[in-house]
Amino acid sequence: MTDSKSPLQQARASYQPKLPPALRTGNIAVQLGEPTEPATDKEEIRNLFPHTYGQPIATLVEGKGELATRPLKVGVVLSGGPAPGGHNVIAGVFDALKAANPDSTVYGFLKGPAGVIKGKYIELTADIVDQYRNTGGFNMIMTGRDKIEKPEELEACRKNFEQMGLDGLVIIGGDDSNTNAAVLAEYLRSVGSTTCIIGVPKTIDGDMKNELIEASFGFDTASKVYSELIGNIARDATSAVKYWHFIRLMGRAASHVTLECALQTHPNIALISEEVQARDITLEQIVEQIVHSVVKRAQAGKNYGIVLVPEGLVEFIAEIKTLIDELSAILGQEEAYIHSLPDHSERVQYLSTKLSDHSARVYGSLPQDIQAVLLRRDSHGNVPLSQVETERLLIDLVSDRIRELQAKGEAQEVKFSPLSHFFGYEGRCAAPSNFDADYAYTLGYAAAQLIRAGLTGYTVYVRNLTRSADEWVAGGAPVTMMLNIEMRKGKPTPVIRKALVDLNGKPFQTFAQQREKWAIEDDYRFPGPIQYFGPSEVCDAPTLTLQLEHE
Ligand code: FBP
Repeated sequence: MTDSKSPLQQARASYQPKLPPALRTGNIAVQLGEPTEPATDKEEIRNLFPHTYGQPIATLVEGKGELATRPLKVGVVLSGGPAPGGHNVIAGVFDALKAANPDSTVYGFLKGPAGVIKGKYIELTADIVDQYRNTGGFNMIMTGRDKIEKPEELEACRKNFEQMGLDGLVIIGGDDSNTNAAVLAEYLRSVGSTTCIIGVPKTIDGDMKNELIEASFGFDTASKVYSELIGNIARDATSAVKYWHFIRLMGRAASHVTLECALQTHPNIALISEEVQARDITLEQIVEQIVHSVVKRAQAGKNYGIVLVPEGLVEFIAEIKTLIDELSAILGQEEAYIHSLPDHSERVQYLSTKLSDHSARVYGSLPQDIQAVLLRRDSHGNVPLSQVETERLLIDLVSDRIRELQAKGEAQEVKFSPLSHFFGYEGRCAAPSNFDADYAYTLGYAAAQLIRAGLTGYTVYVRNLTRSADEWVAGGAPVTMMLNIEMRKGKPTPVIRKALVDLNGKPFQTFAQQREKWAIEDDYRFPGPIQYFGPSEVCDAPTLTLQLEHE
């Protein structure tokens, strides 16, 4: 017989996440700053958000405040892909509300924003919340990728909130979900509803950050899990001495996860999509870069290596980006017809008559499974990147090129045995690191205070994340000040700008200074598994990305 909970599960259940000093006391107040405005598109955003535009930054401080002490009813919803720490956000909301008034109630909307629209929820009792403290995953209430944006959906939410007598809703999601939080907050204010909407920055992709939001929760744990696996593979590569490992990493458009893993593990090659785009690097040049390393290392007797590939790479290679745009335009007009064609070869044939000559050639040169994925779109009109096996595409192209060289009598030392891996789902639901456990709990605890203060249309922030929680400062940033206008589905739309890798930033520069050496030598670094107990430098250190950004 084994216990239903592992020893680590049991030990983690009693871990008490750390809070910043201001939130540890029973005396919490909100300090409001000056009115704010977005960096660009001020007029458009003011017109779109007349009731919530210009709100001040809110800082949570210790002091006599006017935060509500009556029993509150607050909902929580998880939105988008899972990220380690989600359950701790909910635990933070729960504990904060119960501490202020034990008669407060927390409701969990089920399966993401669709649950809010349909009014599907459960009451989250202490028994439920306690089972999920410091655990990974979003399985307490599940998640979904729906959006609350159509007028009838906004109104359905309002009605549900009114029926429930809801004082606030905490939306735990990424850039799109936090934008959604602002839209819902504005709508509710415009129709006289008093339900407050507060967003929490979540995503393993690490692309929801700006001057106010230092990081999204989940990035720390997920990139540490992937780094552990990459280190293990590097150890295997230097032991078995016969495989080149091509490892694709999740992260959607941004390469933050790949960059962090590269800094942690020193692979031979790490491709960074943002650089590929900025320097207009072609697929052929990427292949040449990899082949160069393969040949040089073979000449040094090393027929093994590690290549990291960011999930979004294909969208940043100009010729494939053009192809995807052309395909999107064709699908926009003729999706049903194209999918009604009896088989894949007929679809390719038909599309070759519709695409520009260059795109038709690029499309024709891709493996069939990638051709097929490029014809799919998710509910937001995006190519489902997690299904594009770019690592296999690169393996095929590098193999072809090596064969070509060898046919000419070159690169004779090379024995190229590639293996492909995709690390994504392995890290999204891992048990949160101490950093994510503390950070997510603080985000939830702070979200509850903003609701107690009657604020709406805010995203929670926590500052000084590279320091100990004793120096953290939490508060709320008005979402309208983070918005800009971008074209989405052909329409100008207010959105929080996605933070891509900054090529002038310290993390990328640190990587760029060392990568030539890594391409040839074995300089692998082995981060090992996430540690939950032990010396602080081993178990509490934030990501290298965050440390370098704050140096
Ligand atoms: P979010 O932006 O919702 O946090 O998604 C994170 C993520 O893990 C991406 O890295 C990945 O592309 C995507 O979710 C995969 O999710 P799905 O399986 O729903 O396509």
